[in-house]
Amino acid sequence: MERLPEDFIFGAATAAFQAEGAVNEDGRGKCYWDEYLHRAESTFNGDTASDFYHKYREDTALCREYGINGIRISIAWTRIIPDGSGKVNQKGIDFYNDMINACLEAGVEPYVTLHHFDTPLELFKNGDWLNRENTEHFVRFAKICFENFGDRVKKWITINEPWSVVAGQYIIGHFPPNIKYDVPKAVQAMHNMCTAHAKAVIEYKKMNLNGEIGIIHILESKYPISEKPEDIRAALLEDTLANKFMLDASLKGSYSESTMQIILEILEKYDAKLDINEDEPDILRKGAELNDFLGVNYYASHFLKGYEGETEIYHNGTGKKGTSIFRIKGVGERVKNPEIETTDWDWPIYPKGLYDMLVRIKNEYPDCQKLYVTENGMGYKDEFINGKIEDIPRIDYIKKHLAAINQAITAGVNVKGYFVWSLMDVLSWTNGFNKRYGLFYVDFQTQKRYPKKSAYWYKETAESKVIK
Ligand code: BGP
Repeated sequence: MERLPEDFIFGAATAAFQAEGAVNEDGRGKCYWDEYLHRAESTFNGDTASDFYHKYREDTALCREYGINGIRISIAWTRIIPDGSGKVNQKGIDFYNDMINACLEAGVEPYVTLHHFDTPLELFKNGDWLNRENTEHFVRFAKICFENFGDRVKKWITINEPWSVVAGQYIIGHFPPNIKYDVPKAVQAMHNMCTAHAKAVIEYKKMNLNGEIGIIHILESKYPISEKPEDIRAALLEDTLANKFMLDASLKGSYSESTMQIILEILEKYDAKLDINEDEPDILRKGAELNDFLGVNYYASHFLKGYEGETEIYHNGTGKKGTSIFRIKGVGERVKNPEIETTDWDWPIYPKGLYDMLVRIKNEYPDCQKLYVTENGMGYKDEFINGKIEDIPRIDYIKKHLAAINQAITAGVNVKGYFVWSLMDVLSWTNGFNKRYGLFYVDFQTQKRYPKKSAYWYKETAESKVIK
C-alpha cells in the first residue's frame, strides 16, 4: 500500500488571469494578455474566466469540503499597481486581503505567486523581462505584497515558470510579443527573471516575516530517443537550456562551467552572447542562499533526437493529436516515443520523468532540500453527461504521478506537497476553454461548479493519504 506522509499538502492551483475574470473591476489595469486576447483573431479572452474574483468563497469552501488544504493563487500585479510602476490601488489590496482571509478561514493555506505570466501592459511594451528596469518595478510590487499580506501569507512564490514565459514569447511565439525562434532573447529574459527572483527573495528576507519564499520552474526531463551520440547530445542541450540554466541560477546561485559552456555554444549558433551585469553574480548567489524551496511544475517529459537544421515549431493548441512539431536550431528535435502515451495535445504522459527530476534535484542541488510539486494535471476534453463528469484518465494520470512522488520521497527527496493543476476549470493560455484541467467542472455560461469524479477521488486520497 502506498501511503504519503501525514503532513503532506494536498493542494490545487489557480492563477489570477486564468481564474479571476472581472478584468475591469475595482481599478485593475491591463496586462498584456488582455490586449492580445481582444485582437480580432482571438477566439476567447479572460474577461470572465472562472469568475474566481466573485466566487473565491465558494471555491475555498469546496477546497475544505474535498480535503484540499493548500491552494495556489496568484496576485495580479495590475490590481495592486494598475500600470505596473505607478500608484498603488487600495481596492486591489482590499480584494486580496479578503481572498487570503477566506482561504485561511476555510483552513486552506495560500501559496501565493507574484508573477504568473501576467506582466502589466505598460511594462510589457517597454520590453518586459528583457528590460532590467522592469525587474526593479517587480521588486517594488513584491515588497508591497509582502508588506500588506506577509502577516498571513507564509508561502511565497516569486515567479511561475520562467522557461514557459520565454519559450512562449521568443521561441514558440504563441505568447505575446509572438517572436519566433529567437533563442538568445529567451536566454537573456530567463537570466533577468532569475535575477528578479533573487532580488525579491533578498527583500523578503530583510523584512523578517517568518515565512518561506521560493520559485517555480517547469521541469520536464529530457531523454535521448536512442543511444546515438547526437541524440544524447540533443537531450543534454535541451536540458541545459530549459532546466539546468535556471536551476543553476536560482538554486546554486551561479551557472556551473558546463552549463555556461553549453549555453554559450547554443548562443554562438545565433551569433549572440549573454549579458550579465557586474552586480548580478552576487545577487544570484545571495538569492540562492536565502531561497527556501523549489516548486516543480511537471506535466510531461521529452524525447530528443539530434537535429542540424533551422528551427521549425508547430504548437498544437486545439488538441488535434499528432500535429506538434518542435525542432530548434542548435539544440535538437522532440520526437514521439512510440512506447509512451500522449494527451490529445501531444504531451507525453511519463510519471518516471517526474521521479527522475525530483531525485536529480536532490542530488545535484543539495542546498535546496524542500520541494513541492506545484502543478501537475491532465488537460482533457471532459464530457458533461447529466451533471456528471467521469474523468477516469485524469484520475489515472494524477494517481501515477502521486505514486512517482511517493517513490521519490522513499528515495529520500523531501517533497512536502502536491498541487493539482487546476482547482476548477480555468482558461488555458493558448487553448482557450476546451482544454480542461479542473477537479471541478465549470459551466462557463452559468459559472456553476460541478465536482468531477477526480474531485471525489482526490478527497478520498487526501483524507486517507493512501494512493489507490
Ligand atoms: C503551466 C502554467 C499554468 C497552466 C498549465 C497548463 O505551464 O503554469 O498556468 O496553464 O501550464 O497549460 P496549458 O493550459 O497550456 O495546457
